[in-house]
Parts: sequence; C-alpha cells; structure tokens
Amino acid sequence: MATTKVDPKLNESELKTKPKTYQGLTSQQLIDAYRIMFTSRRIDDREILLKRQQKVFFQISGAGHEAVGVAAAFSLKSGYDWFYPYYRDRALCLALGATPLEMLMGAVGAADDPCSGGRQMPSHWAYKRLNVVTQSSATGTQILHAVGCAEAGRYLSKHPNAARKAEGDYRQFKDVQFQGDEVTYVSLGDGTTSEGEFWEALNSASNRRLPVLFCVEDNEYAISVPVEVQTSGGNISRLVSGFPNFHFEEMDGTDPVVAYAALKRAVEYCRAGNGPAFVHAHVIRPYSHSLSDDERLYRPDAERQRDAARDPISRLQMFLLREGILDEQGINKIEKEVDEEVQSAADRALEAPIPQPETIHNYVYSPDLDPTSAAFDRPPAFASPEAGSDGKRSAASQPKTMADLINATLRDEMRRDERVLIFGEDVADASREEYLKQKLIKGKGGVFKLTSGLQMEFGADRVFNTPIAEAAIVGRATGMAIRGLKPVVEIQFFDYIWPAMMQLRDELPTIRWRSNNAFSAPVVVRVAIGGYLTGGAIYHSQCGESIFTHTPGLRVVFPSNSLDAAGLLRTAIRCDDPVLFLEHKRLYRETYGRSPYPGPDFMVPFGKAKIVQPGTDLTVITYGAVVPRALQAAQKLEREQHVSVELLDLRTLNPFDWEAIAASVKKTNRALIAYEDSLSWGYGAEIAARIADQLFHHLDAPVKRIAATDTFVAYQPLLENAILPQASDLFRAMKELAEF
Ligand SMILES: Cc1ncc(C[n+]2csc(CCOP(=O)(O)OP(=O)(O)O)c2C)c(N)n1
Ligand SMILES: [Mg+2]
Repeated sequence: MATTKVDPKLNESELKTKPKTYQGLTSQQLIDAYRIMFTSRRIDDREILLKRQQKVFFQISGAGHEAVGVAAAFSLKSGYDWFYPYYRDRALCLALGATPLEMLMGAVGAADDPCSGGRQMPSHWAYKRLNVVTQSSATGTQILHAVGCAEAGRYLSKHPNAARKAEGDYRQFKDVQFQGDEVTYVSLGDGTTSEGEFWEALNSASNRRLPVLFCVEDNEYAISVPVEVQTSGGNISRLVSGFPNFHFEEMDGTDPVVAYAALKRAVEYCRAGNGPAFVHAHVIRPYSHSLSDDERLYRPDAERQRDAARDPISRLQMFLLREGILDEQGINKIEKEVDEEVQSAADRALEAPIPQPETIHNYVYSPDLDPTSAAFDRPPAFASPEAGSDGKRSAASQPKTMADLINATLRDEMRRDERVLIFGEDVADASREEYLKQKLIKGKGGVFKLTSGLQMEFGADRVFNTPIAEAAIVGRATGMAIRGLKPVVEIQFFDYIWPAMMQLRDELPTIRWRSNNAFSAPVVVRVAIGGYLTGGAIYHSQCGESIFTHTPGLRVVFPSNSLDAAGLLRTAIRCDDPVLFLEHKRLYRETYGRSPYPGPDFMVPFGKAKIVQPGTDLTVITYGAVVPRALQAAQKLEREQHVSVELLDLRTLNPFDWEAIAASVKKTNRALIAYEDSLSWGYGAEIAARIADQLFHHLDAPVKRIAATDTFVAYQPLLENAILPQASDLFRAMKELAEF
C-alpha cells in the first residue's frame, strides 16, 4: 500500500508534530475505513446466512469492492454531491452514512426500508438524505441519469431562480437543492460498460464537460462472462482513452490508499469544473455473482485463490498492523463491535413491520397532485374576435393549427416556469448560435417546427439539440427531473422511440413506486406519432400506444385537435407524473379541429373524454386521427340511415374515462372501439374487455373493434389506405353494428 513521502524540507520538530498520513488519509480515517469495510462484509455474510434460513429472499454482495467504495465516499461529500451507486456499493453507502439496520431492513423487505419499502431487491441503494438516488436492476441505465443530474446542477447554478418553490403545480412538491461545485458519482461493473447507454453517457459528459465521476469496478466478470469477452482487448480504460475533456485513473481498487489517491485527483478535477473523470478500479469478486450463482462452475480454484490473495479486508488489516496503526487487540475490538452491531441490526430488522398488501397501489402516481382533478380544469380565455382598427381580426383570435398551439403552449410554460427545458433531435433553432445572432438564418426548431423560435426566446441553455441517442434523451431527462427540473423532451418519430424503451419502461415510470415515493421524475416526452401521411411508410407511420398504456406509472395522452392539445400539454407540464404526450403528425396542420389561442392558463384534465357528437343508437370510442374520420362516417350514417352515433374522443389513454364510456354504452347498448394501431392486442382490446365484463347486461350487440390490419404501414398510398382504418371502413362497421 502507498504511503505519503515525507517532505525533506520539514525539520525534525515539525516531523514529530505532523501526523503521518497515507495519501492524505490519517490513521484514524484508515481505522474508520477498516470498520466500514468489515461491517460491509459482515452484513453480506449475515444476509447470506439469513437467505439460507429463508428469512431474506435475495442477496447481492459487495464483497471485494469495499476498498474502492470507502475511498470514493471519503473523497466525496455525502448529502452534497450526488450518488448513483450500483449494487456492489454497500461499503460506499455505509461510508456515506447508511446504517446496517437500514440495509438489513432492505434485505427482509421491511416497510421502513428507506431504499424502497420492500419493493426492490436488497442492495438497490436509495438514501434521500445522503443524495443517493434510487437505482434499478437494469445494468447501465443509471449512467444516463447521472449525466442528467450533473446537467441539472449546472443549469441550476446558472438559473438559481428556477429553484424557487411555486404553488399550484409540481414545483410545490419538488424541493430543489444544488451546490455550485457538486460532483455526481456513478458506478458500474466491467460488464456494464458493454451497454450502449454507457457510451451515450460518456459522449454527453465529455462533450458538455460535466462534473460526472464514472467509477468502473472491474472484477473481471459479469456473472460468468469474463472481461475479455465483454471488452475488446480486455481493458475498458484503453477503449475510452480517446474521449476529450476527461481525467483518467486506473488503479488497484482493493487498496484503499491507492484508490483514495486516484479518486481524490478525479474528484478535484471534476469539482474544479474541468470536466468528467473516469476511474477504472481493478477489484475482486470473492463470492459468486449473487446467491443464485455458483462461480465454481466457471472459475477454477487457482483463479479464485489468486483473487483471495487480494482481498481488500485482509490487505487493509495487514497494513494497519504493519504500520502500527492498530495491534491485534485493536483489530479484534473493532471486529467484535461490528459483529455486535450487525447482530443487533439483524435482530431488529427481523422484527420490523413488513409492508401491508393494501399499500401496493401507493405511489404509482403522485399522491400530491391529481391531474384528473378540478385543479387542472381551466376554461379557455380566447382573445376578442372583434376587428382591430385596421378592420382585420386580431391574430390571436384566428383559428390555429395543433402545431401552432403546441408551440404557443411550450412558449407560455417556458415563460412561466424556468425549470422547463426542451431538448431532443433538431429541436433547437440552430446549435451554431452565432448564425442566429448574425441573422444569417431563420432557424429550424424541430422537423415539424413545433419548437420553432423557442431557443431564440429562451436561449441555448433551455432549448438544445442532442445527439441521435433516444435512451440518452429520456435518461438524461429522468436525471434532471429527479433533481426538480421539468424536461419536456422530444422523440422525433414514434418509430424511433425504441432505443429509449429501457428508460421508458424500467426507469422513468418506476422511479416513484420503486423508491416508495422518495424520488420522482415527472418528465414530459413529446412524440410525433401515426400515419395517414401518404408516403410515410413503415418507419414514419407507426402507432403502438398500448405498449405504453400497459406500463404503470406513465400517463399517456393522445389529443385529436388543437384546443385539446394545448390544454392537455399544459396539464402534462404542470402535473407531477411522467407523461407520454403523443402528437399525431397528420393532425399537426389539419384544417379539422383548429382553434384560436386559448390563453396561457387553459388546461384540460386527464381522464376526461369529450363527447364529439351526442347520439342514441351506438357508441363509438376513439382518439387521435381516427376522431375526424369517425365523425365523417357518423355524419354520413346519420344522413343516409338516420342512425344516431355518440362519438367519444378519449383524449387521454391512461387514465381513460371509464365513466363516460359506461354512461354512453348504457344509453346506446352498442359499442365500437376504433383506433389506428394494428388490431390485435391493441388499445381497444382492454376497453372491449371491460365493456364485456362490466356492461354485459346493457349490450344488445357484440362489442366491435375497427383498427389497422395486423401488418406494418406501407408506402404506396393504395396499400396505406388498405392498412389503416378509413372513414369508409368506419362507416361500414358502424352500420353493421347498428343493424345487428
Ligand atoms: C440490462 C440488463 N441485462 C442483464 C441483466 C442481468 N445481469 C445482472 S448483473 C449482470 C452482470 C453485470 O456484470 P458487471 O457489470 O461486471 O457487474 P458485477 O456484477 O460484476 O459487479 C447481468 C448480466 C441486467 N440486470 N440488466
Ligand atoms: Mg464485473
């Protein structure tokens, strides 16, 4: 282990008074380090015992990773810096201030487990008071959150007013704190460096010079797969060495003194604002991957013994003895105290109350702010249509497209709330701002121009382009929202949302539930969706909303007209839940459903359908671009057959307005669900099932669905027409149902 060289200029008396340090660590800190590392190992051992006794249900150990964890905690500031540790970081969390009791409460799944209240596996750390942020089991997703976290810290330093609390929207429930020189720590294993999100995170942190400290804890295995299979050439440091603006360290992570020296340099670099740091710590994994794994199946004894010789606990013990910092008695005393503490923590954890089954629904959504409530029901305030002195109607009173009103709503909300940020692909007016300043160009502002002019008004801090990296767009937004910002990000086409699927399924909607309400991430994700474009073809026409309505925790909105788009987008931005805001491309500039500007406070609550047309003979339940087509069909049916159709536009898909559906079906006794996505397993299936289940006695006919064919959407317009539901298809289906 490394020791500090004595400064030759010190005279003898100074030498006597100046205590010896080890790369800046005092003897006392090394004793503390030993206590923490030993505690960490003992908790692992205790959990393993409890697992064998079937008193805990899973175990993931931090064994072999203790030294680097303690070194990281000693070089950073608990509750000041931000931490995205992975599951092996038990020692880091103990060193930051988590207690053995808290950890063992996680192992037994106790109600008071601060990480998740018994919802997540043990070792999924989350300690709000320490700025340790909730993590999932998905390898690598946390790295993008860490980037977003660092971006939030920087943004708040430049826009301190954004941190102010405000009444009446999500800000009331979202405390913001930041330090000018905070560092964000994120750790991961060697195998996790193979994830694309790791590279997306490095690229953004590098390019934006963010104070993120990436710590790779390389134990040479990812379950059974050795590092040379994961990483070309077997060394991740070599692969990342070309990223600009980084500080790099590679060291023996089983030696706390060596690890501390490296981490201290890395932290100093980040804290000074120079950019990110990459610390590559070589560690060992003396226990198998988890208790579900037996490493003897793929690692020979000799290799395991080689690792054991580097065990950080015994190495530090030897070091303390050799340096005369502790004698055997001192070591024994610490170990005895730790054993007693862990024993008593285990006893207490085993007696701790477990969560009640009826609490399972808590915190899927915000308990504080209900977007279906009257607080989100605000009438429009249209400008007076009276002619001005020039005889023309005022511009604001002219009917506006959905594109216009979405743009206006974004502008209003950015003016009102400095926490709102917009980013995505092509959303800025121009990344090369000087062109705008010199008035050489007009600016783009989105491939559909929905964000046009926003960068010019609010600056590149608040509206900016990102790399083509959808996971990074959603992952960074999640990290920012956890810190209290309100990212309103754009996915350019629904067809390209899939790289972000892990973030949209396993992260964003789970943050609140899995942390038992300790953290939340109310991001708005705007997505251009849908077909009927004539030429959009398979990769510019997809729907697929039911995949997201099938995800608890995510609000899904799908407006059919300008006014609803404005009112629902405002609700999405002001509410306290993550929202997927689906904007139909075909409707962006449609003549149907235009509306004058409804003012800066107009809101439509979620979960309230609109009766587009009242009727008595059958109910059509639909949304999005099928609404105008269904209306056309219904009007024709009324004209030609005198069939009176009640047309419901759901407007929001999760939550959806079951009361409106039930009231209508009870009146008409016939239901048709019409949607643009392919038929099978689509959004209509759930509604049809509920009607069959709960309204069976009110039905005079089978519940019908009309939707796209179970194919993709083709380019040739004749094929597209055959694939997507047309007004003529809707007419036929309504007529058949009415005649049943
Ligand atoms: C995205 C994802 N894929 C697969 C898994 C299953 N899994 C859990 S841990 C792990 C290995 C991780 O290895 P490494 O990053 O080296 O960390 P270590 O466990 O060795 O510390 C795998 C494949 C997962 N949790 N997430
Ligand atoms: Mg590993």
